[in-house]
Amino acid sequence: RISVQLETALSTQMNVEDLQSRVYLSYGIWATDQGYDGIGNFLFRHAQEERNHSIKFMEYILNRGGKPKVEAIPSPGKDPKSLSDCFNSVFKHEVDNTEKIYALVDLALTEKDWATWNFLQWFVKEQIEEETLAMDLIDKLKIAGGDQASDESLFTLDKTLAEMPDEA
Ligand code: OFO
Repeated sequence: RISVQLETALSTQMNVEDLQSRVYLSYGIWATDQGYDGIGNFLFRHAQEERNHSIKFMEYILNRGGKPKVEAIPSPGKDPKSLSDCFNSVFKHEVDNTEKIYALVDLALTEKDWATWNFLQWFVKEQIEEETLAMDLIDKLKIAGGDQASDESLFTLDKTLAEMPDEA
């Protein structure tokens, strides 16, 4: 069975992933309301991915004989002020989450719980992809002209993000 310490830490992460999901949901609503339906669609799909991450943690804890706890989720916070603010926040959220995943890997290593260590490697890889993706969003917006981009370039960016394929 998984240790109580890891059970608690993984359960906390299950709730963190759920919060991430709600952050993306709120950004997606903001973007759609601003008229960027494609960006909104991208963020909604990402919200779903984060929800799947949460479920992955839940299933893993249950499979190892633990019992995850659903906690109250804090508010996702204020709406972004602009598209660059939105994409920078997405990046920051991912970097923060990577640190949390690394702390869990560290704990699994300390406890020599190799099954948990192995389970977490999926998230280590996922975080590299998500940070790269977030940096790519920032770059795409910069190339389009940043917050001062023309309507035409924003229209193209919006379309590109709507067509961006789903991840895991
Ligand atoms: Fe993008 O955070 Fe989940 O893991």
